[in-house]
Amino acid sequence: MIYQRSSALFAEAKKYIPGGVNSPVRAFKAVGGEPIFVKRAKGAYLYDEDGNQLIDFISSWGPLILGHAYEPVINAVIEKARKGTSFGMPTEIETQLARLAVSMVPNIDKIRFVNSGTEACMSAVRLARGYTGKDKIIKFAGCYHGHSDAFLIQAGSGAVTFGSPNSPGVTQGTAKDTLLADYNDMDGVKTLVQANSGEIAAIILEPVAGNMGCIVPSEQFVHGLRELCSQEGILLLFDEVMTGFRLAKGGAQEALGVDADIVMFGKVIGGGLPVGAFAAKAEIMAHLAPEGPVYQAGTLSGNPLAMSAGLAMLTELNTNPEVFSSLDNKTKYLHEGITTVLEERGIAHQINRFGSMLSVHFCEGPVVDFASSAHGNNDRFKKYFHGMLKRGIYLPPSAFESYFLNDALSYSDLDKTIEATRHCEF
Ligand code: KE4
Repeated sequence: MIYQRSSALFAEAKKYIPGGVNSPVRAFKAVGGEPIFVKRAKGAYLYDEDGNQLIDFISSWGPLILGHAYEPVINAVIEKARKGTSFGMPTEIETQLARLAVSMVPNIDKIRFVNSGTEACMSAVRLARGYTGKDKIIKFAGCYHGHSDAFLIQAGSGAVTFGSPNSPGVTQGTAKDTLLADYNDMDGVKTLVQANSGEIAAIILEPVAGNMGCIVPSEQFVHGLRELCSQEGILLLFDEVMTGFRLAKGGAQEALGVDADIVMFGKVIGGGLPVGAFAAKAEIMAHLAPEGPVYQAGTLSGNPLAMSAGLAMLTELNTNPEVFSSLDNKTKYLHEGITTVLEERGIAHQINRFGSMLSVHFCEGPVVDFASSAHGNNDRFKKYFHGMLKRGIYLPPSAFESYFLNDALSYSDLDKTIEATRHCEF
């Protein structure tokens, strides 16, 4: 693999863009080396600026569940662009996507579109606070809900990589209203709720975590949260930016059989263009401006191009739900193949998987929360990442991320990935 052009482009980018990237996780800080600049992509393959072809396991961090440059999505965007790109006025396609999303996801009557997962989670928390009249929220160490101040407390994803989960710039005034618990620790949540009785507006979580690697909730935890929230008048917020329209048509609520009070989306719902969303029953959403007093807005929210990509994507998933079982089977096949190879090589590891989310942890014990995820052997992960990269496999450049399979991946691609694992120098 050669990377001269990527390296030159990175040097140029750093002159004008902080760190040369527009999102820190792209910078390879967690694995070392320089980021690869991609020129184009199609299906399961990335083609970088040096002409290398790579099998892609991040799918733009989740959105491209059907593979890159999926024809129906591309055609929808091109067709829509010819009619204008943005109006600042309502358009029919926003209602078409809203109606489809509401028909696919349980427990929601209405949905508001924004431009990112961060905006969706930030707005959902404001709505929960406005609806309940309470200030505090509980989040879980290692969960990432975007870069809004209230969430950068022991956050996952890129915030972990930089070893500063409590980012500078987040005030104590903000931090005091964000209470921290450990994922899968129901007793710890109960203690926190009792100590702050009557003050908690919401508990927010990734229903299947993906930002400390993939971590699956225990039945006792996720059902326990539902019961506790119902008892205490706390809203349960499912951050489904990763899991929404990936784990099932109805996302994690359907896959886990647990009802949330507010659900947030991103990634897949935009088909690769900037879309976030948050949704709930009509009674809660009625508190949102302009119907109710909780303010939230956005110049490009519901942007027609983004809506057209999202509508094409969700239409495909809604009419071909067998994609979800196809993705699950491919992820299971990859899981089993990598396990076989690493066991043959006597390399201590844990693989967590749920649906088409998967992560490989180089450690002995089970990975059930942020602390156990952080125990992974990061040096070994770095060698794994680069060993796979030089064999044409592009994995998430951090141990604190999930793989995102797309359905354009063939079993031959998966066999190549498994075989590459066999030859990595750890
Ligand atoms: P965005 O604002 O990046 O669209 O979404 C924030 C967000 C919210 N909730 C969850 C569960 C998420 O995973 C994310 C964003 N995910 C990261 C990857 N771990 C996006 C990659 C990046 O930061 O560039």
